[in-house]
Amino acid sequence: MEQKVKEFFERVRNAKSVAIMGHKNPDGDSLCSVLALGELIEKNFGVRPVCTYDGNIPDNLDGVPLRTHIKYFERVDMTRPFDLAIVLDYGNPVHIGGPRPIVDNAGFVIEIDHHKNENTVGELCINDDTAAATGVIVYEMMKMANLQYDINIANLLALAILTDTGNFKFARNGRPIRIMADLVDYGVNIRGLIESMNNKPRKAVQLEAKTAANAEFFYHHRLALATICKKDYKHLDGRGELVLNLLGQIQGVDYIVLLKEQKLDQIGVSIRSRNKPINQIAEALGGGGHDRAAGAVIHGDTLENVRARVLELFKGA
Ligand SMILES: [Mn+2]
Repeated sequence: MEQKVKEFFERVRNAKSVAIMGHKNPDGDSLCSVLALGELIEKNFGVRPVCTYDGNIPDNLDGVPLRTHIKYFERVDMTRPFDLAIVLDYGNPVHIGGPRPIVDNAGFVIEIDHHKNENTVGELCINDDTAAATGVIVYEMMKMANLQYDINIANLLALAILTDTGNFKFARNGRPIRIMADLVDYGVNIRGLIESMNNKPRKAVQLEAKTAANAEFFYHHRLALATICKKDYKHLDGRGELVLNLLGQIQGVDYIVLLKEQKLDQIGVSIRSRNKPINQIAEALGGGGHDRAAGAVIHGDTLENVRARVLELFKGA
């Protein structure tokens, strides 16, 4: 790891142009890790990286520090290839949150990720699937290289960790908590950061509450299944974490599935588990993720069919 981090900063030092991106429809870890790394590079190496994304950034992340430093990919000048492309938190090449030409044409590609990923795109891979968030890896790299940072960077890394650990609920080792302890000593205010993300449009919150209220329960599989149809989908802000959280509070429910009809033949699936790993179910649907939080996007199938496939998979599980 140390050797790879050394090479990483060597590559950054020698690059005149750098692009950084996370996954499509960035969540707090993806967005904040990109912004934090971009700022660290600018502060310590004097190059201002181009930070870019694809899809939508949820409204509840509107208030993150340096939010304006990330550009929608269509606004990135790609006429000249970047010396360095850094891909963060992406999990699977189809999820890369930027234009593929940036990655394909870059002089060198580096990835930093905490997803289990067999299909890597980086020529240098700083991957650690025991890290609770990509923000954990970025923090550790920053410390290893003794980089200068500031309160914006500290807050961004804290937001990355809070998002992916569900405010520490999903921490499987002490690293994110030890890092947060250091960040709090540095001046991070955890309550303030969590409050800053409680900032969704009313329709979005009400849609999530309604979706949870209308969920189906399959108690013999300890499964709750909720659905958002296409006409409601546009009001969803983010992935539907609130639906998953609400259903996960119900007695006798260990597995929560949220189906989202993003288009008539494109269904997003989010799966959470309070118990056994469920990433193999996401993989069977062509997706992936973590042991207890995984998902997939299924193209060319209807909501009804995907619902049936999910139920079949849980029967076999
Ligand atoms: Mn992540």
